[in-house]
Amino acid sequence: MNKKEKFLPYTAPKLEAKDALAAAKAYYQKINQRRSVRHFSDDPVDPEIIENILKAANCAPSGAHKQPWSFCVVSNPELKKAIQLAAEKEEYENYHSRMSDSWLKDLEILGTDWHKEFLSIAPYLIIVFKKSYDLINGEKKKNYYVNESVGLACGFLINAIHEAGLVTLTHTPSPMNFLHELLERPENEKPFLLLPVGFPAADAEVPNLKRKDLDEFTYWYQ
Ligand code: IYR
Repeated sequence: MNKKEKFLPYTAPKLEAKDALAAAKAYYQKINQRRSVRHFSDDPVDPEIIENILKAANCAPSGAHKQPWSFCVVSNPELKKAIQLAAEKEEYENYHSRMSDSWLKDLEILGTDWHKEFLSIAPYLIIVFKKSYDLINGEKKKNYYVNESVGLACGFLINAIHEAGLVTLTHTPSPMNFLHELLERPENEKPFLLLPVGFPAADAEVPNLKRKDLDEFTYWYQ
């Protein structure tokens, strides 16, 4: 049997400086088009696209390479509807009593409320779970930097969704435990993020937001 090599040469191609700059600019221009979209079309999406965006998410770095995540992909209409109803039940409470007045005021620019129709309209819901430990033959094996790792995987996922010409939304119904129950997940998994994925509705609109300028969020020490 071949002994597994512990280290391999790093083989990513090196770009010329001008090509690297062009690539960085082109990438920024592309990702600057990304928006959180709340109005979805019910047009179907090729499941192979979903498989590939999930493989991209799985390329994120993670603590001790534990990859402490699970991604549940829901296209079953009854299950999507059940998720919508359970999420709306929690959000109704959030908007009517749990969220502070200043929080509600901060959300006005987004125009959100407790209705979450997009959860049954979008062809896919991806529900990301974090695993604070792995269960291997009934034994608990601890994972590290779980929130950071799963957050990074979600970032990669959102990026891949955008690259594929699809849209998504980082939805965090709170509390999210109903997802653990509806999807019958094991005890070591906790819901982290819910992302509806699909094409935007023909009449989709997004809030008129501006991103911070570079000098508002970067500090250079030279
Ligand atoms: N989870 C609620 C409220 C909400 C909270 C934040 I912070 C947002 O950026 C957007 C919405 C909802 O999904 O409506």
